[in-house]
Amino acid sequence: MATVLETIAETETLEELYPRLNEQYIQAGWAKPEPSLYPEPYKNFAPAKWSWETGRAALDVAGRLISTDLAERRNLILYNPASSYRYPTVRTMITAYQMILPGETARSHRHTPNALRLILEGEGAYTIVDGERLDMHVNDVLLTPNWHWHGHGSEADGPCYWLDCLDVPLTHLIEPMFFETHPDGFETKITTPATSPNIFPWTQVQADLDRATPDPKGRYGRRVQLGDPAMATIALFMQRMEGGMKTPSIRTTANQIFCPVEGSGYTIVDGERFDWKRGDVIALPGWRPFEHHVSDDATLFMMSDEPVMRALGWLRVED
Ligand code: GTQ
Ligand code: FE2
Repeated sequence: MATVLETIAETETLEELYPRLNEQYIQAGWAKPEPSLYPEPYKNFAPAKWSWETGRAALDVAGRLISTDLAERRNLILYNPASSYRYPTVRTMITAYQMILPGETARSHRHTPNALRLILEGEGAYTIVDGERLDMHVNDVLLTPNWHWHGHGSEADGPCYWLDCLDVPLTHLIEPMFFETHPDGFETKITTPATSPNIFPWTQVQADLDRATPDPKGRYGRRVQLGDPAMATIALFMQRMEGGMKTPSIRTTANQIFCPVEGSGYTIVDGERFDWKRGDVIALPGWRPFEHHVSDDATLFMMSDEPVMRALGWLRVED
């Protein structure tokens, strides 16, 4: 019997070589069916939109059918239509609508993925982040960075809804996933701080927006960044644009997702039109040109993986 070494060494044609190499998990770099290098990003993810009306109705049904005792979270994942594994919203981030009912608790856990929430509706719910109770008010943004304990509770008299965004898909790609549940179930040893770096209250953000000057190129209107950046992998912005405004076409390697908090309009993404209003979610995959057309004065909450692109030297923006 010839050894592997002998068989390979005695190969006479490329046609014989390829299968012999494949048996050793080696592939000829010059004969791959798909190129490994290409001139610009593939369109692996689709521009897409989810409507808050639909999400809210589905959460109300879920409220009747599943409890937070059974579900770790009552969340509805907004997965990209072009994703075969029904999970990411864009390559690096996932968004989900979540709801909690009066008196419920969603037990505490921690994970290496970074997470944030934009509060959509209801007063009286709260998150406990590393032992600190943070009350949720409409349009507030709350952070639960990498490895911070967090659980949700509600003292409201009706359902409370919010939008989650996490970098779980990025964590899946890079692999450093860790997750554990809190030994107490729902974290109970808590304090209630007056302020926290993990909450951006809407009252404060609005005041900052009022003071902000519109960007001279007309790309964002009045824009404020929440944090600098909010977390290691995700940057957050609120941008206020006046009715009638049309932004120039922009493309960036950063993957983005936005949720209008006020107003209405539509966004053209790579030639496709997506109409939006409060609570809707729009996926802007990287390197797809997009432009906003504002109908009624609007404020958009923008989530972007640009800190990742910047840190790795891959941030390119064209406008
Ligand atoms: O609220 O902790 O939508 O851990 C997905 C994973 C929400 C959360 C999600 C989570 C959470
Ligand atoms: Fe979580």
